[in-house]
Amino acid sequence: MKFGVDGMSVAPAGTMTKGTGHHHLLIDGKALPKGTVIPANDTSLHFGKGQTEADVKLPPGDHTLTMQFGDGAHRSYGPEMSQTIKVHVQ
Ligand SMILES: [Cu+2]
Repeated sequence: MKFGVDGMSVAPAGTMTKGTGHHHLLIDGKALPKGTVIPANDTSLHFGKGQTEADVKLPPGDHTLTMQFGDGAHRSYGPEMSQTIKVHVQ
């Protein structure tokens, strides 16, 4: 996967500069309300080094992939800073 952001810029976790944050991938999840701390687990991945691409392995079947942008303290910027696609893994 390769991912990007419009209207904000990517910075490593811990950076609290306004208008910056990092990407999170929510596998088969939903965008999180603004201010919610984004969990860290097998289906909620943080790209806290500022990564803009990742290799992701998924089990066969239908999945949704939601990119959720969050601030330096891993708080969601809300659904307006997320996007979801559907994929089918064979
Ligand atoms: Cu994070």
